[in-house]
Parts: sequence; structure tokens; C-alpha cells
Amino acid sequence: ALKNLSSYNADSVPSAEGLRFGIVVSEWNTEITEALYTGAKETLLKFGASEKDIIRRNVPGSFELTLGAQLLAERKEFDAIICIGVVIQGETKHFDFICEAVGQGITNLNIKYNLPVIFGVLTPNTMQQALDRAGGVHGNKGDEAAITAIKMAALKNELEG
Ligand code: RBF
Repeated sequence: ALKNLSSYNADSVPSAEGLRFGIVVSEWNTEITEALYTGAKETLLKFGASEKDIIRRNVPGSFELTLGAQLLAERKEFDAIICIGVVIQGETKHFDFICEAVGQGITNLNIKYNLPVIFGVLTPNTMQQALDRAGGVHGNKGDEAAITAIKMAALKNELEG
């Protein structure tokens, strides 16, 4: 029950040296999104990215992550973009609408720009589940988003030459 779900094999992660990352952070539930952001940024730095190559922008909520990421993608300055948000299951259907929209929106951006746009969005049932995955007992999903960004950026560079 206390398994860290975010553990990874560091040997399988390519170097992030010289890679440029955009990070879009939702301002809903900032306690969680800030912890995810910190995890993501520290992981990028750990694998060799430079502070100057990590650009952060905020958006009001997870629904806005798609446009935030598109605006960054349009700059054509990034090897990958990470979207960070938390949508907590409530009593209304908003949860479904937001999750569906941002999931599809981010998928579309990957294809439209041929660019890794990473889905770093938690969709827990409760606040405690979110805390457990944002630097709590289950690790930090921000770390995982960063690892995915590095791996996909490396794959793109390898295949595109
Ligand atoms: N944004 C989130 O990032 N996480 C949420 O849990 C969340 N819940 C919302 C619940 C309701 C009822 C509404 C109206 C908005 C919610 N939003 C949430 C904000 C949403 O992502 C977006 O910023 C707004 O709907 C404005 O487009």
C-alpha cells in the first residue's frame, strides 16, 4: 500500500543536456500542482537540463492546459512540453468534461506539432490520493512526467536526426 509508484530505472533515462522544456502549470489546487512542478523541474535538472532551458507558464485551470501548451508549442523553441494539473473527482460532471477535454486536447497537440506534450494531470478521487502522488507515499507524478518528456524528446531527436 505504501509502494512508491514513481520509482524508475535511472540507467534507462537519456541525458537531458541541451534539451529545452516548457512546463504549463494549472493554478487549481496549487498545493498539489506546485509539488508536481517542483518534482518535474528537479528531475529535468537531475538528468542534465539547464535552468535556463526550462520555461514555466501558469494557466488558471486544467482546462486551459491545452491552449497554454499550444501557445508554447507555437514558439518552436522546445523539445518537449509538460502539462501539470489536478482534477479532483467531485459531485458534478465537471470532472468528466475537464478530463476528457484536456486528454483529447493534449493528444491533439502531440500530433499537430509532432512534439512530445506530456499529460502530467492527476485525476484522483480524493485530495489525499493527490497528496500521496505529489511527493507523498506514492512518489511524485511530476518526476514521471519529466522522465517521459526526456525519453520522448530523445526518441524524437533520434528518429528525426
Ligand atoms: N480545474 C482544475 O484544474 N481542477 C479541478 O478540479 C477543477 N474543478 C472545477 C470544477 C468546476 C465546477 C469548475 C466550473 C471548474 C473547475 N476547474 C478545475 C477549472 C477549469 O479547469 C477551468 O479553469 C474553468 O472551467 C474555466 O475554463
